[in-house]
Amino acid sequence: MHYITAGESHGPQLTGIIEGIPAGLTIDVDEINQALASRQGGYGRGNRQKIEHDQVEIVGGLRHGVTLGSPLALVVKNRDHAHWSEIMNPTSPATPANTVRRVEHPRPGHADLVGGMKYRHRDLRNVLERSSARETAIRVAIGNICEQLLAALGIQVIGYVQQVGSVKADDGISPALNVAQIKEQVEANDLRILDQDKVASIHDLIDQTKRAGDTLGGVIRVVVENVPAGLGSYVSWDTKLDAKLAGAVMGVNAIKGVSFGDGFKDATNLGSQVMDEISYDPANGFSRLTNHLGGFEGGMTNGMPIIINAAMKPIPTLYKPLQTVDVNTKKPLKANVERSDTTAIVPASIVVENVVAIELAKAVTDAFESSNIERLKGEIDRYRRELVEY
Ligand code: EPS
Repeated sequence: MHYITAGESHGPQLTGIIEGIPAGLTIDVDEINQALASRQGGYGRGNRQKIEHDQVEIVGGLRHGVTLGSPLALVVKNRDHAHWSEIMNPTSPATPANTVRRVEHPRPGHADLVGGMKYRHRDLRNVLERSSARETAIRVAIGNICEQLLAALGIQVIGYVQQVGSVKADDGISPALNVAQIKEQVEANDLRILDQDKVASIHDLIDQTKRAGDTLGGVIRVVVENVPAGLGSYVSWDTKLDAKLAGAVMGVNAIKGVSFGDGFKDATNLGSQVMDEISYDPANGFSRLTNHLGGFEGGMTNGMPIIINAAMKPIPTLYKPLQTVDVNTKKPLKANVERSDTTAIVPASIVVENVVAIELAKAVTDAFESSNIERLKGEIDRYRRELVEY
């Protein structure tokens, strides 16, 4: 399975193609649109989201709502393109009139400067437009199709916010809750956090930060349950599934760190506090008494819930502009002020959830014959029974 996306933030549309989704899977388009709406939401978003109303169009690979096994092609239109139709016109030649709003003052922490140097762009808008997190809308559309595939196989994924700036929204690991319970709690507020009592103080923090012209990052957690043991492999470094998941999560804009389970705490804890002791019961087979390692041993799923943590840096576009240098005059000045979010931690939690779903769907379809969903279900059910009998 593989996928690719194309499209600029203020261009006509975002486009995505995914190949490798089995034939015979019924796709609920409303569910994709709900995921897109969740990605647009959250406290601390800027004004762009008042313009956009993301809706997916499926233009290949689907017939009467059922996948054909051929590549799926998806489109999400950028409504804001109406305001940029000359400046971001894909085909009309450049003129003085349609090359206004040049970006020549690179924003620190954004792709602007290095992207310009690498691709020889003098107008850094050519970088900004693609490096913008707008692209994550189409990754969520693709990810939701993968979530629907995983759900058909009994595997559930949820992403939520665990920390905003330095304020922790819950006490860390939440293994007592299953994915459905986490979903219900985090969808009850606009911060996607578990502890409703923290909502007001985090709103205050975001409001204060916005007034100061600054931005906030945070920590995201993804939990996946009912994953069969043995996805990924210890035999070679590039077959380890935790490494692939970490790569996909790092591939989400502004993510600076990824860990599994107790993560960096494992470095200071004693071995006896870190290893998850093994238990057995005849009905369910082997299990673990705890889940400090976040569902991975030897690069393989071990049958416990997968727990992934992702650290997001604050948005690099600040209303309080930072020091930079004009790429033409080479004179120091303050970076361009562009419209921005105060924090994108809520949308990022949806995006991280979805890229995890894509990577897991890839792992499952690589491991089992997956031309048709019913055959794939049968193979996974047989495999699950074999694991219990081991
Ligand atoms: C972004 C800047 C803002 C965000 C955008 C990401 O867009 P604009 O420059 O049009 O105000 O709203 O995110 C989205 C459009 C989105 O759908 O998530 C950036 O510079 O990365």
